[in-house]
Amino acid sequence: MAYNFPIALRGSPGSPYTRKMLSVLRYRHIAYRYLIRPHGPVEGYPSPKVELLPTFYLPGADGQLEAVVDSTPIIRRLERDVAGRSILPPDPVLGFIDEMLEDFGDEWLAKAMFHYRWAFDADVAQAAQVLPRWINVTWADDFIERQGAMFSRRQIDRLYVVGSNATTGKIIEANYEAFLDTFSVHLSRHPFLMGGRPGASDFGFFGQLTQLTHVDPTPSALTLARSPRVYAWVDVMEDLSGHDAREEDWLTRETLPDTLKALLALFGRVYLPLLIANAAAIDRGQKQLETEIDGARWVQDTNPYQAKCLLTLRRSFGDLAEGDRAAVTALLEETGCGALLRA
Ligand SMILES: N[C@@H](CCC(=O)N[C@@H](CS)C(=O)NCC(=O)O)C(=O)O
Repeated sequence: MAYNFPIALRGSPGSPYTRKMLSVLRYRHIAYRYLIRPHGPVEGYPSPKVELLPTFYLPGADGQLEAVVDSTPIIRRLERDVAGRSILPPDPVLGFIDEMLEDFGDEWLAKAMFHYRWAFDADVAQAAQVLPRWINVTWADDFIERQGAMFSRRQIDRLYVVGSNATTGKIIEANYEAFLDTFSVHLSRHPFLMGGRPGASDFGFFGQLTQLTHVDPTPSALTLARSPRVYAWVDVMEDLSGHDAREEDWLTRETLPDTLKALLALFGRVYLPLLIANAAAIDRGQKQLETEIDGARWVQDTNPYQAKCLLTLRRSFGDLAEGDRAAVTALLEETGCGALLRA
């Protein structure tokens, strides 16, 4: 596929998945053109089927530019089409773990990110002032006021999408703190999730943490107080274009640390029950799912995209070679994630 560099993407600094992908492009030395635009048509570019940030404009099979969304498949497409400085671990066992943790960042940490931004007054007030100005810093103050109010209303009304409600709010907050503690221990031994160089999971965590640690006041203060190590890591991840990408820096199944197993155990304790209950409720044609997370009742609307995430993980497991599948099965059973493999 012939790419014209720089490749173009549309997004915003307030969009965690945009920040995820900008850091991927910098690390991989992929030249890019960054169009800071909100949702909606972009002059001179095709529109995506689903309006999501970021939107990439990449050459389709006919060579024409097409609008592509969803960071996880875009990462795999760029790995296929652009050589060098890969972010996918060569050991298939680590590759599967990396994919699980990327999903944990993109889908579970995203709940904390959205919850803290739109459930706390101080964060809503700041978002209303800053997010519109990121789109156009020259907009007049009165126009910003209107934009900010409108966008906040829209997002607050969408809190149910991530499952943030009166029942689940405290669970999200308690588990964000458990996440900080667990991730901080790993970072005290390894500079990245995947060892001495970053994997896709590092960029998944980074995307959401850009907002949780350096934008929204409530979680930023909490993170700095509880884990300055995670706070500092976010600044390191912002631009890794100058970081050496050495083959020997990857973790392997032989060197897999307990600190990474602890993150898998957290995945198994707080995210996997939700993934499983969501898929089961959708199979039964229900609009709502109900499950227990850490002994607390969790109720939310079903989320078709997360049913796809579970399916994708199970497919990736199925694509592993027999020996690798056995190694992954043992590891997931050991860390309380066995249910991921039981369709
Ligand atoms: N799975 C997608 C998620 C992208 C996403 O949800 N982006 C947000 C902004 S950070 C968005 O556009 N949400 C839809 C909306 O606000 O209408 C990815 O990984 O890129």
